[in-house]
Amino acid sequence: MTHCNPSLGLLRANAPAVPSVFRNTPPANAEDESLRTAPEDWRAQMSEVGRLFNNNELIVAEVLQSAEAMKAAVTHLEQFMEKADTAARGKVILATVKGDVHDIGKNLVEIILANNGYDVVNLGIKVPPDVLIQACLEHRPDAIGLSGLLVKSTQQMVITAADLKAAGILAPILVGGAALSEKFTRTKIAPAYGEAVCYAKDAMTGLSLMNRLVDPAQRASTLASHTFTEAPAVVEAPVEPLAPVTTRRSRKVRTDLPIPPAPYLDRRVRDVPNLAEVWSYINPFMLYGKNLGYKGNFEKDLLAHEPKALELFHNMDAVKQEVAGFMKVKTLWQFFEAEREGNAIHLFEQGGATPLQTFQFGRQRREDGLCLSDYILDAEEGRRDHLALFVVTAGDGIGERAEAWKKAGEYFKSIAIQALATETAEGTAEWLHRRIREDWGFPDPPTIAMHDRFTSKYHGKRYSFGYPACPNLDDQRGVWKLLQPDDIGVQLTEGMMMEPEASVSAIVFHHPDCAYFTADEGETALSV
Ligand code: B1M
Repeated sequence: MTHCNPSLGLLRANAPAVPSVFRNTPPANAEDESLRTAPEDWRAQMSEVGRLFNNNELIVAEVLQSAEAMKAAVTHLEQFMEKADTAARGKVILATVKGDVHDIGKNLVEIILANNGYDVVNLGIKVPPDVLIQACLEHRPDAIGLSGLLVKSTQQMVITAADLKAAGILAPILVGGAALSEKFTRTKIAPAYGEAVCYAKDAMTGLSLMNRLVDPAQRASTLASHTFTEAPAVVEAPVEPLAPVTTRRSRKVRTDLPIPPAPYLDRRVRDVPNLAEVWSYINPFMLYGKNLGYKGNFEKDLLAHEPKALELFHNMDAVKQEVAGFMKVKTLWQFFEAEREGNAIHLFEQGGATPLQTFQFGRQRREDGLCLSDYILDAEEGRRDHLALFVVTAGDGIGERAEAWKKAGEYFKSIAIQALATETAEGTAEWLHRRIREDWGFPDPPTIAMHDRFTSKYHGKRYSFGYPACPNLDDQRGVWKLLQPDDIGVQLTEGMMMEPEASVSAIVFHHPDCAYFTADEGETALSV
């Protein structure tokens, strides 16, 4: 990756006098007059990057590239600066909470904060409260940033906040994560801490909160507006009473279908050497949009040769070429005989009488509500139906490589490789599901487009534990018991997450009436 980037171009267009610290190459004359005001200049320029981002004029990838250019310039210039000039604006400890392996969001926050003048102590993933407390006592941070991917992790944030309070820590906490909300932060995490807890929906919000917290003129009001010692009284909107708990199969799901025979019942373990094939199963909206912040329709813009889309595509392509030398995609799957009993599914080895594993599922509490067990057909002439379980990963060695690139100031590459790995895991899940359909005897028609796969327009569906139809993540234990994914290097954490981060597990049904739905809680008890 070169340090030549479009965001600098943008900055030049908007700011005619580009300070020397923001040049791509070090100044020829190190005694350059503008060095005297260098820290103010680079902070002003990074603030400008933040302003442009908040105005939707820059995307995440460009912010990272701007940070790369700044880091390169500052590293060169540090030798000519007074120590006071390089002083940090404040210190932040960052950690992904106990049980959670989510790294990419936290690392993005680290890069943004560090390149805006903050001293960041990144404690990594799966950080238990006692380690965090020790680090707080050692580093005396101005703020603590907590990250996490799953709902379980938001609950772990409440526990962590309570432990920090018990240890007498007072520093404001910033929290972020895909399953977190402002409301949960105010009503659950903040009261457990008793001090300020700020919800940061993304890295730039985290930065602007930090800026307010270290600004003497804004600090008191920012702390006050984020301190909630008691959960605010919530006026509950009247809710429609739910239908009674039932284990009755929904009439939306047909039962008069023949059972397709399973192709094999042994466990299959396969490496997927053809990365290009797996990458063709990556949804561009997720890779370029959700992860790298591209705004608009990436595919359409790429076809129209939009410069931003083209540049992002080429930069990611360069990362792919480098990554192709070491990324390993591993898969593991197995078909099991399955029987439905109310809202539960029992899995058996071939002809077995005692279930190897039973999964209890939730049902929608409404007339004809759905439950995953509905998709298992009743045995006919002693022949049981089947389902498949799988685990895939693309995360081996990715964290280490991302860390090395981050340390070297190659920020775009560092985040891009993590995004590529997580989306490769998701793409591999899509790829393996296609293969399972083929093996099962219902291959996709040749006319199918990749977009049809992204919107699951095929025979049957796959569901992942933690998603709305089967939210109970503890069921991951059952997958581990049956498949032993440790054999492909995937471990289950105490938070029921898979390590490495870029991993996906799923349960595959063949039933043509499969739909995605949200199961209601509280009806998992087996009552038939
Ligand atoms: Co999955 N996943 N996923 N997933 N995934 C969610 C989180 C989920 C909400 C989807 C859903 O149900 N609709 C759901 C969780 C629900 C729950 O908890 N019950 C879910 C699930 C269940 C799972 C699995 C368990 C499914 C399975 O395989 N059984 C599995 C778990 C993976 C594991 O165990 N290793 C899984 C896997 C995956 C992929 C690997 C395919 C992929 C990558 C995950 C990843 O990012 N590590 C993925 C994705 C992409 C998602 C969604 C779609 C997007 C997550 C995301 O945006 N990541 C998500 C649903 C959604 O949000 N729409 C979903 C990008 C990242 C840059 O953003 O981490 O939010 P984020 O960080 C932001 C901010 O939060 C903020 O700044 C960051 C940068 O801007 N921030 C801070 C974060 N920390 C901060 C700290 C601060 C400040 C700001 O302090 C200063």
